[in-house]
Amino acid sequence: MSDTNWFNEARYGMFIHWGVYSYAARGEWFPNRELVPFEEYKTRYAENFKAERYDPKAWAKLAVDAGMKYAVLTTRHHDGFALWPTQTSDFHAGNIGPMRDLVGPYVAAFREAGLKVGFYFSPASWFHPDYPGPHFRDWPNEGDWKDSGQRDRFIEHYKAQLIELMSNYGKIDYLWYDGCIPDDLQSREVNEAVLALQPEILINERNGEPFHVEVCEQAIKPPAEDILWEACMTLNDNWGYHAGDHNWKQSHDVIQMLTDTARNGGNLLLNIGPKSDGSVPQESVDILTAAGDWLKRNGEAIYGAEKCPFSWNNWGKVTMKGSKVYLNIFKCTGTELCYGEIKNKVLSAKFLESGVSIDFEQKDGRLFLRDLPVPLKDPIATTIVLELDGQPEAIREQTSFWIPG
Ligand code: FHN
Repeated sequence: MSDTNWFNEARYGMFIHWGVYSYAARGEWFPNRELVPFEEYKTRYAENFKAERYDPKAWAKLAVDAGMKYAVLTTRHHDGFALWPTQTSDFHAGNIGPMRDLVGPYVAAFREAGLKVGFYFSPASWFHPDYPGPHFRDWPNEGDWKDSGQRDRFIEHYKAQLIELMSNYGKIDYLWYDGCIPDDLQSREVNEAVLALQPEILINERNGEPFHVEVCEQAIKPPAEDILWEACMTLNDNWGYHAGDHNWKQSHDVIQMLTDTARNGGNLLLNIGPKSDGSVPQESVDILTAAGDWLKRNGEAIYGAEKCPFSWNNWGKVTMKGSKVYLNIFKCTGTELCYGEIKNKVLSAKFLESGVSIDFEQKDGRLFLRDLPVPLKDPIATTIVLELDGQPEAIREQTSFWIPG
């Protein structure tokens, strides 16, 4: 039976895109975009991907300092290069480049740090001889298989790699499928084989049923149905390391995204793209650590947060847990803040970090919080915690998905 509790408590994880493409330092799709031939990819890039400064304990410490509770590492991206010494091909880290297993140390380090361990795995494998090809402008279609023999061999290949990953590294908490594949590659059978080896694992929806988590990418779009869900986002514009991409989000943006996923009862899987040598770009470290400092002070508003019934507003993101409501204020509204959403009787109002009580009044469905400091103390967001009389209820329901701006 898959263990879903940790996921809803975690609310925040680290996505790690790292592989041969990190050596090229221009994103993980460059071999497809630049029509790179396999031999060139192997000799010019894979052989130079050495992971010489690889320190998964440092990655795990960064995740802990960031306030993250789990991680998902690209064990094999679309390029087909396995970060573990697979028996299914020669194109792996034990045979080319690092000349050692990179997955085992990741699992050990993140487990030791008390984090849940996830594997990203792309069934698509551009350079595999039985895959339709590496340079489609999007993805191959069912008609692009050379023949049924090729398709059958490819299914055996990707299934064998998953069996290795699910058998050789102890308990794995999360399998994160990615990539579009030409057609259903016996996904139900493969996922059931995964669950037979890892009964408590969570699986995302990208390789079909059975799955447990629905993921959205570069946008926060909660699913309509009541299901575990997660938004994955880059810190700049690239998943894999890109030396020319300086379009970094700031810690303020990270907490905006995190409060937005949490208020909708979902998780944020935020990406780092380590360099080829295994070091993490300093910008990523600084941004994640500053956001982690906010979480050290206000994490109660995020971890375990439940889907909030309240509509949007012009000053912040409102999260909730049990009978508590957290007003995460990003934009100061002056010495008074009026909140017109809560049906319940408010029993108390305090600054979350300091515990200092706030003068408040409720009248005709309007909650007035008064004598607030201007400017608010926290440069990222100041959180006020309200204790309500019972489970939070909205005065009126938002029936359309319309948010200005
Ligand atoms: O093609 C991949 C991409 O390289 C990256 O891994 C993202 C992360 O979720 N997923 C796919 C694009 O949707």
